[in-house]
Amino acid sequence: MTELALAVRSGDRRALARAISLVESHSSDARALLADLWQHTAVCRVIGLTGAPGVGKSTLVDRLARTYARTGRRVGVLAIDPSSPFSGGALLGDRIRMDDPDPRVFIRSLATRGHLGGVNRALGGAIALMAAAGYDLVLVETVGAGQSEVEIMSHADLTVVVLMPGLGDDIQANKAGILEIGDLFVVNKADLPGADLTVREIRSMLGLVDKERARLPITKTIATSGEGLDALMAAIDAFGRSPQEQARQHQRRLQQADHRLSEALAELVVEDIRTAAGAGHWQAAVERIAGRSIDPEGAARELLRPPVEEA
Ligand SMILES: Nc1nc2c(ncn2[C@@H]2O[C@H](COP(=O)(O)OP(=O)(O)OP(=O)(O)O)[C@@H](O)[C@H]2O)c(=O)[nH]1
Ligand SMILES: [Mg+2]
Repeated sequence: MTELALAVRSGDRRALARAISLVESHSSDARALLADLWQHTAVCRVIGLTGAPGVGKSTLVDRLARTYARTGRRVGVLAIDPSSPFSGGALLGDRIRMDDPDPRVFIRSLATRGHLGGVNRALGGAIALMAAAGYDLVLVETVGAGQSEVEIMSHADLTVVVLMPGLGDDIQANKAGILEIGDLFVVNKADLPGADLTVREIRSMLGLVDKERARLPITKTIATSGEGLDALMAAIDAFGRSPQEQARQHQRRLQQADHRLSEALAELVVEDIRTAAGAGHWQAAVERIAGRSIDPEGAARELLRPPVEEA
């Protein structure tokens, strides 16, 4: 193992921060690091929290992290794109780091800008690093605004969908996105009017998806005061306890591994073909596609199987 890998394993926070930066910047050192550490990343539960902007995800994650830490667990927190315009660009990480440097909590935000599909890979890497560093629980906050909530499913053991009262129409609009990915639902801001109505709405909409989903837990919380947190944590703990659930969890981990294998392979193939083609051929293909003289798939096929030169 490299020195950095050993330092991460030993729980050195600065090493972990540095390693996550490597992963985030897609540095080639990150690959070797993750390869070294992969075998040490199994014993970690990953919980994704997703939901519309401003529903209180960060407040909830903050409380969950502190509460779990008090029970002796080491908790990693990853916030993706925490600088949404709704929170005025305040970083969850900054907020916690300022007033509570709990040694059992490690918070980090991942930028979503740049790199297409890069967030997902950086997220997988960051989770693996936290697991290797001995964090037994990783909480991931993503804004449920399209792609990211689906991405979280390829990493989380459990996805918590956070909603708030009065979001009925939004749920309708996002039905496919939100109702089908949640393992557990939270109506936060239960101090506002309409929380019970929202719970009933979610319940009936889940019923429309299928009978089994209609039985998923829906809890109410007030993240700002901590009310309802016990019930939420009990629901999280209960999730995956039954033999059927464990079989399903295993299935999910296999699906995730399948997904990541495809992802890794796609990336390697692109790199190999790009190198084999050489910069000139690659650029020529790019220009022909842009000039509409060949379609992207046709050009890709040519690069995979260069036309045999006539003698
Ligand atoms: N009344 C009430 N306000 C809450 C509750 N939970 C959070 N808030 C407030 O809601 C606002 C948004 O909370 P955040 O935790 O930043 O919400 P978020 O979902 O992380 O927001 P984004 O990251 O911007 O999507 C803040 O002003 C919180 O103080 C709650 O249970 N009740
Ligand atoms: Mg937030």
